[in-house]
Amino acid sequence: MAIEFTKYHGLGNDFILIDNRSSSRPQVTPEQAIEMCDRHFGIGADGVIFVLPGKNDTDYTMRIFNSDGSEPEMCGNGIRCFAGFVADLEGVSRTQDKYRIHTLAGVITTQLMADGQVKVDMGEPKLLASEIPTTLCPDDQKVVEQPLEVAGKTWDVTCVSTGNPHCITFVEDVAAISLETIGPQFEHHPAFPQRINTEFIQVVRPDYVKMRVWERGAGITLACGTGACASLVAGVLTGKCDRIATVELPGGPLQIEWSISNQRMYMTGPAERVFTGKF
Ligand code: ZDP
Repeated sequence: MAIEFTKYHGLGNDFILIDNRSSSRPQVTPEQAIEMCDRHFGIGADGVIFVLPGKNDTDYTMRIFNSDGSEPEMCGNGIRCFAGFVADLEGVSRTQDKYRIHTLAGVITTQLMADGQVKVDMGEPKLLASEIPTTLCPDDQKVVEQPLEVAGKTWDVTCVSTGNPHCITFVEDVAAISLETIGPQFEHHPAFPQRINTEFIQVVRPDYVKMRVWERGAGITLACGTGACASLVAGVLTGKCDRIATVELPGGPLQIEWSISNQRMYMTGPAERVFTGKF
């Protein structure tokens, strides 16, 4: 049976969106998701996202499969695309509509802005080693600038969970990092039992940083919303960043805030529809 889909991207982090509102079971298996995401033999995407009926008093449920078929808890760029897709499905204009979305990382709220951007309340970051999870520090401690041996080098890493796990390293020049060689070694390092998303950050100014990412289950991507939030939190924890900053990704900029009043993270960025089709 043909599967109808719509292709979206958030700063080049691209997703296949599926209207799954009539059932709580995704209509695509992880194996099919791998085929659909293939850039040569399939549609091509970093992941497949399902719009499912809401749970526990939320409007909708989001689930996502990475391009390797694994299922992450959350997806920042993906949830902006999710909100844009829902607005299209509901036929509402993209202004001021708010959705409460159930995810494996808790309830996330999205707001459609008048200029077409989507603002997301990403909730509070989790910082304890047991919450990442990582064995780099004792369970009840934060992991801030801890040495980690990868590819014959010692990196100072800071770990943050935004629902999904992130490991952040500050470097002089993000362009000089050979992501495709060291990315997989971070991802599969024994210190990270759930594997890890890895961000390299170059602080240009406290309110402007450049980021490159190796994503768990997806490899090099042009942008990562949860990673941008995690990186700003790491920048604040290490005294390198302001609470509000622009994170420049290969696919473009995201505006990130880690609120001092309620400790929640807010992300604002685009979500673009590209095409629809049947698989
Ligand atoms: O945690 C993971 O396994 C990630 N690959 C999930 C996807 C994160 C994403 N790039 C984002 O924007 O947060 C979609």
